[in-house]
Amino acid sequence: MRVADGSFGPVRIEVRIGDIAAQGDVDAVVNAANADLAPGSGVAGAIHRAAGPGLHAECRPLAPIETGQCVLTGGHDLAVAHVIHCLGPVYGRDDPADELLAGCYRGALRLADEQGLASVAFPAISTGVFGYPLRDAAMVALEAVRGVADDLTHVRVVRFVLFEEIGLSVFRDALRRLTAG
Ligand code: AR6
Repeated sequence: MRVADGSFGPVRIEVRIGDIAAQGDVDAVVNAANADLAPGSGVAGAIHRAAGPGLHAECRPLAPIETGQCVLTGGHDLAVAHVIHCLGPVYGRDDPADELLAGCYRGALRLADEQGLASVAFPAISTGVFGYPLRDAAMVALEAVRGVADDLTHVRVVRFVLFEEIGLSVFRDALRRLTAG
């Protein structure tokens, strides 16, 4: 199965395989950013490539950001109106990693909610270059969303976009565990 859905209170949770930079039917995508908000590899590279140079130009005066922090920009040439840039923890360096990672998800959702956005798509922040183990990161991400879901007044869809089958199955299993019973 390539999709999995669930809900936390009023918020529908979608788990999908795909490219975060190719999402079109959400109000915002989240960038797994670096502190300089510059194009990089992985998610940041894909988002900046698809958004065009205007995104980096908008980012420059907002940088640097701190671990766990999120900032909002326009989507530029992306098919979505907004990008929320989050700096996840480097696993083994930034502690407590779980709190810092959870802070990214909570912060991004609060920012989106303040802007009146209804749907947000996340990649698996910190699980690439930053080395966060995928299984642990999936539980932290989903528990963070569950923790704020009831406080959100505008956000009604949270999508996790995983690049590979392994990510899809890990997030799908974590979602099942958290929504069971
Ligand atoms: N769409 C969805 N997921 C993706 C995509 C994509 N296009 N590309 C990669 N992933 P990473 P981080 C997955 O490294 O660990 C950058 O260079 C990937 O398989 O993008 O937070 C920045 O500039 C992995 O599971 O983000 C920072 O310096 C997950 O997305 C640093 O890396 C996150 O991988 C951030 O590292």
